Amino acid sequence: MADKLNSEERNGLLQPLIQSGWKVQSNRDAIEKEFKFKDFNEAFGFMSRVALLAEKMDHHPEWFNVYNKVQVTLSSHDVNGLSKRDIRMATFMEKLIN
Ligand code: HBI
Repeated sequence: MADKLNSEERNGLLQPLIQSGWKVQSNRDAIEKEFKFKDFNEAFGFMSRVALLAEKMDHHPEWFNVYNKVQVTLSSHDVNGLSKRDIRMATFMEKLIN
């Protein structure tokens, strides 16, 4: 599958995200992170900005929000695993919180 991350890319591209708290799921080729914000307003603002990127990229997160927490899972359904689109979206999310 053209777009799926190869092992070399995984070692290079995933490392910074793992340093930032992203976890590679054990049972699926996906990454996940729980973001915690001051309140719902902050959490939803984060989700709104990611949503705009998701539409622009035509690449959407799997996420769950309760009050100030947003649990995010990223994977590329069309290649049934991680792609650079997931790296790009996760990197964007990290920039939003820093
Ligand atoms: N989002 N994460 C993810 N993975 C996809 O493959 C994907 C998507 N959003 C939209 C999308 N694919 C469309 O291109 C297809 O559903 C047609």
